[in-house]
Amino acid sequence: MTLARKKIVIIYMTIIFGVIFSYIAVDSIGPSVDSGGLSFQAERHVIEIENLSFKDSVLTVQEGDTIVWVNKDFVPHTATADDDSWDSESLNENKSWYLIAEKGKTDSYYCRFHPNMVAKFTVTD
Ligand SMILES: [Cu+2]
Repeated sequence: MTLARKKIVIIYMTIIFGVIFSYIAVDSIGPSVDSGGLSFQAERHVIEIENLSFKDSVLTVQEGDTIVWVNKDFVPHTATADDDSWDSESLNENKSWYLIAEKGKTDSYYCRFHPNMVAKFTVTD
């Protein structure tokens, strides 16, 4: 095998392993919720932060679901409850943070660095 060919094989292996591991990492986020003896996998909702805005700025989730924010911008952002009761703190590019949806939790939020970035989710039974 030539050196150039070896390099190509190594690059492909790196990409394949990277893809596999990123799926494992994301899949392990969702918690299992016990509801009256019926155990089910709660849903996971990913909100991308891109171009200085929250995608899915109006989202409906069920109690126990996981909401994940991922920053796709170069600049840092936060997802911060309007009343500051929860806060992702500064998320750099490609960093993520999550919370478990609960009724009664503040559902309107903004970015502390860009207060014009606002969004909301609604928690149903
Ligand atoms: Cu921001």
